[in-house]
Amino acid sequence: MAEPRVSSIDGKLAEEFAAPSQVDEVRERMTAFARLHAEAGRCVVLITSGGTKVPLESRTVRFLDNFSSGRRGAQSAEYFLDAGYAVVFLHRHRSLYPYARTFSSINVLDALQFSGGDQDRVVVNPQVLPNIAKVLKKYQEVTASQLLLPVEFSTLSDYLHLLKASAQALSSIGSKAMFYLAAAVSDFYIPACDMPEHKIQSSNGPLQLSLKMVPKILSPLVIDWAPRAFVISFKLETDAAILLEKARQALDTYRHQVVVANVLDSRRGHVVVVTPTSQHEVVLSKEDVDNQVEIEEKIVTNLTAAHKHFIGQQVG
Ligand code: 9Z3
Repeated sequence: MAEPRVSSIDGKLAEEFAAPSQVDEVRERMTAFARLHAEAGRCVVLITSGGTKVPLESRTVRFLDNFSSGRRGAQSAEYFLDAGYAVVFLHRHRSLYPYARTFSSINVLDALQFSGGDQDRVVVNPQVLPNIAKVLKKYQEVTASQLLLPVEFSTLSDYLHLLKASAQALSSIGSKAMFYLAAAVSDFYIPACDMPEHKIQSSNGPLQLSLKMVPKILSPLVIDWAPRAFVISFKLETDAAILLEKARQALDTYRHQVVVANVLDSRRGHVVVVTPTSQHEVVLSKEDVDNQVEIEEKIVTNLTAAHKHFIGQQVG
């Protein structure tokens, strides 16, 4: 199917996807953040993370969701910060968050205890949270130096408008901007004008849904909104046999710099970094697993090197 033209995507966004109320204010904050860090000589990465929600009713009781825990995005954010980047973290509300993700499976009440017999003093149980001091130190350093700007989305509409706003904000720093699009984004939606206001009634019988195709946001991002940026998209499949073909198709269609291709079941231990001229497997060895190395560390090392090379090519 022919790709919709960029201008028609702008119109569609305005007409069919309700913009979140804070979008202008968030755009201003992201613009100031990008300028501040670029002036200090830093690159800025916009990470998208988590799955989008597609409501079936405007007063939403039911919705379709795209699967993503947010682990890839949250872990990558930490490695980009270690690499000296400033990070805009555009994530699904309540998905995994940098640093806090280390403790995501722990019930906070299991991690606390009274100090001695004193029921007015609560302290951390070091057996439940052995690394808490180390992680807290890192988190506080990052927060104090304002290197991490969190922005939340829930619905597909929020995501599309906030991604556009972030692209406009980061375009002012040219090739120093990186887009790392790890969020799991719905391909289907119900336009605001076709959506029932109230809860769909089961007394009306079986539900038939007709969903429209979501406009491909990568086209205007690459061509129009942030044309000098370094752009990485993720390709997710469940059938390994079609993964690389789909990744190359995406590069051919959108003409951006990198696709990170992964299969749902093996995504923690194996990805392929695909560019128009290369294909590089990133794998965790048994030794890596034993040493608790995370694949995001290797992905980020690969991509920050490629970004550096890209910036070098743009100068002069
Ligand atoms: C990914 O492929 C991410 O690696 C995962 C990470 C969502 C699999 P987790 O959050 O998982 O760590 O649990 N993201 C992109 C998914 C996506 O929707 N890609 C679209 C596609 O493949 C293009 S935007 O067609």
